[in-house]
Amino acid sequence: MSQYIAKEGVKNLHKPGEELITTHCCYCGMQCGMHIRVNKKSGQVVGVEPRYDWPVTKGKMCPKGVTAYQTIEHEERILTPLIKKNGEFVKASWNEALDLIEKNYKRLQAESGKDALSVFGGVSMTNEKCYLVGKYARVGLGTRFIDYNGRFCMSSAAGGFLKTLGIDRGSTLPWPELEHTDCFFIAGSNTAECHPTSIQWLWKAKDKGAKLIVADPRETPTARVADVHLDLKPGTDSALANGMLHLLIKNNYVDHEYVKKRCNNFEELKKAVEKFTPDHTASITGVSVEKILKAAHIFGLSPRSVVMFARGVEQQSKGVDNVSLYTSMALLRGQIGKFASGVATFTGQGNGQGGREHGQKADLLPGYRKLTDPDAVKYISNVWGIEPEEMPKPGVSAYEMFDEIQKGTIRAMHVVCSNPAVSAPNLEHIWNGFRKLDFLVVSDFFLSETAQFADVVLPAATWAEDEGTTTNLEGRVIRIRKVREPLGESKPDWEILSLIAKRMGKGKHFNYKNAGEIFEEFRLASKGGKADYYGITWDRIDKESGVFWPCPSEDHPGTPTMFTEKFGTPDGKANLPSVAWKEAGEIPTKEYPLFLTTGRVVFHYLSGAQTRRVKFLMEQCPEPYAEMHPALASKYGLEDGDLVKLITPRSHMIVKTKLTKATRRDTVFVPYHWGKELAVNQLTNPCLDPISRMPEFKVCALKLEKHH
Ligand SMILES: Nc1nc2c(c(=O)[nH]1)N[C@H]1C(S)=C(S)[C@@H](COP(=O)(O)OP(=O)(O)OC[C@H]3O[C@@H](n4cnc5c(=O)[nH]c(N)nc54)[C@H](O)[C@@H]3O)O[C@H]1N2
Ligand SMILES: Nc1nc2c(c(=O)[nH]1)N[C@H]1C(S)=C(S)[C@@H](COP(=O)(O)OP(=O)(O)OC[C@H]3O[C@@H](n4cnc5c(=O)[nH]c(N)nc54)[C@H](O)[C@@H]3O)O[C@H]1N2
Ligand code: SF4
Ligand SMILES: [Mo]
Repeated sequence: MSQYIAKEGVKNLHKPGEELITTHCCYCGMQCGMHIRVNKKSGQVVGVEPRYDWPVTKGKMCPKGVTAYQTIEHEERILTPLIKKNGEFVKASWNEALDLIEKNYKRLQAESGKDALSVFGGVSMTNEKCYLVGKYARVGLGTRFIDYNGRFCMSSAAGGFLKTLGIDRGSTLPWPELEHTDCFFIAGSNTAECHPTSIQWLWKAKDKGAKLIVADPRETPTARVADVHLDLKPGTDSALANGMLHLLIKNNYVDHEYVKKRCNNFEELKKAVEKFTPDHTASITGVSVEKILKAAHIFGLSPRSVVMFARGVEQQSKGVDNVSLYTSMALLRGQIGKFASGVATFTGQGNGQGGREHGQKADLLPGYRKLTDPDAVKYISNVWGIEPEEMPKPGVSAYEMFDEIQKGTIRAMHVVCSNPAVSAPNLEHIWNGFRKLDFLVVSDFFLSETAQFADVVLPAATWAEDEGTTTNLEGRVIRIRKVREPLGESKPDWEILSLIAKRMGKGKHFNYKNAGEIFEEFRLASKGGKADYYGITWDRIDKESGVFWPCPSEDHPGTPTMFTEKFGTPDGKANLPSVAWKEAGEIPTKEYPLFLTTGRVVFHYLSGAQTRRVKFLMEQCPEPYAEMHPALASKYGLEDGDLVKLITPRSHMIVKTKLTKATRRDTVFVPYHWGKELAVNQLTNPCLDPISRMPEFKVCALKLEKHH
């Protein structure tokens, strides 16, 4: 275990007798640099210290990051396998648990074929683990049914980037360059709460005169400091972006030389956006003409600009369209592939970038290879030591796996590192799916809402109990270090998956002694793919403060700036999309007159399985609430803190109201970090984007009733 001491002159929190282990936060895609403090004598985790020399986050951390260490030795950790007997969990040995899994998996596959089993993965895991989840499903279990929580997170960004730029790397530029940007156009990102340590770069740029434009139905802390806040109706981004493209063209803000040399379909786009005049755009989006004009002028006249977005625009049934259009704003301005400018999505989960590249998605193999491409299947089969004919075909998306459960196709599921019983849309369908399964296995370190449905719970190690790599929101591959041995009988996910694969007779494909061996195999698997990690080694990551993919050979410097010469499309040119305006999957009606939108608060992370177990964070934000404008509340006779019944065509729930003028009068926002009767996903619409199969978490129709 390597020892790292914070640099001299830096505020040290650690005390004598403590070791500092350099790693990164387990939560969001910022992957803030931190040192975890360990008592040398007892080996116990005692605290955290910021890492000031990490170039991306410079010692900054948010409330979740500074308390993350408290989950490692948390009293609610699951320390042994658990088996459900007569509705109650009882402790079991690894052998008993594996026996039961083997028996049921083999029985179900004998009865219903290989695809009776399924895997639901997640990306709060290292690249090594994410890679192995894909191999486990396809080689270990031989099923085509695998998908993962990134389907709810990054798949529309992926779809939009593939369509326009040909490669899905979340950011085309490294974060520290943001300091030199002249204009940020940020759509559907609550940056200050969800990627808080990014804000330092925005402030640095602002100090030098940079302008900020924010498109969000709510006046978030980021929108509050914007030069223009485009307070659009939920689900109207494609109209807003078309309107911006219209003005960029009309005012001649287009970099024609760049567009001519590097983009296809400009004439088609020009035609498609003709009708999106400021008046027309305003009538759809509800944003004033004045603001639309101002935003277009600021953006169009800035020499260096970055277009950034997040789930606000992506978690829609038109997410791929939205991403394509916003990306085109950067293309028309000739910004992609240059210093301090470009396009970026705020990748959500810690390894939301790496985890989406290496084969947890229903149709992808490692390195962004396509399962429908025979050459890709041949290459990966060779790396995995199987025959190409043995490779399962593409499966279905995360939510659609629950349709397969209802059809009886999928009879067992292994959930690894996700809590869909809270985080999937239309929860009644998900809960019914879990109830209907013949057999459910969950790997987690806490008894999450999903784990509570399980027949067998396997105790996973936390991020701090294993080593490996993640890829942060820039596309920089970084090192996660082992802070302590796995608590109790818990094991790293790769080891658990390998044990099950062995029971399924596939042991020879899963003979790993450590994560390092998996990394070596995975480098090879990614070699020649779009996300090529072949040239990246753990040593290089340490020496170079991370390495950006693609990095095809050990003497390649990595790729901090994407697309400097050409794009990832077959002809090397970017594609400008023509997108007609379409409503969201469900819009307000007479009966359901309002918009419901959902998202996050700074104090909680995703399903809340981890952060609801941290006392400080629960003190700050103990329960969900319905954020609404006082003018809207007064129509229903609601005052701040009153209970309100939220009703959508799917279900209803009761929460407290939270009044704020910083939101549209037709939109109610509820954070989604709680389970069971407090889960807002009981209400959300599972309408999927036709390309990305991403559910529309951000828009549905709602009615309110005062609860007496
Ligand atoms: N504190 C915290 N930070 C996190 C996470 C967390 O759970 N908690 N999760 C991480 C993960 S996995 C993710 S994916 C990211 C998510 O990061 P963000 O996408 O920034 O977070 P959200 O709150 O989901 O949504 C962002 C904004 O979209 C707005 N919005 C809603 N509807 C629309 C619309 O129709 N159009 C537009 N333009 N905007 C809309 C909402 O008002 C909200 O402010 O955060 C990461 N960081
Ligand atoms: N309404 C609404 N719903 C949403 C969203 C929204 O904006 N609105 N956002 C969506 C988005 S962007 C996302 S990313 C999803 C995320 O939703 P989930 O995938 O449910 O997210 P987590 O809460 O991170 O769930 C991870 C689970 O795995 C456990 N875990 C953490 N690390 C590890 C590990 O290393 N190994 C193992 N085995 N287990 C681990 C945690 O304890 C937790 O129970 O939610 C989606 N759902
Ligand atoms: S949650 Fe994100 S911003 Fe907060 S400390 Fe962790 S990585 Fe950094
Ligand atoms: Mo996410």
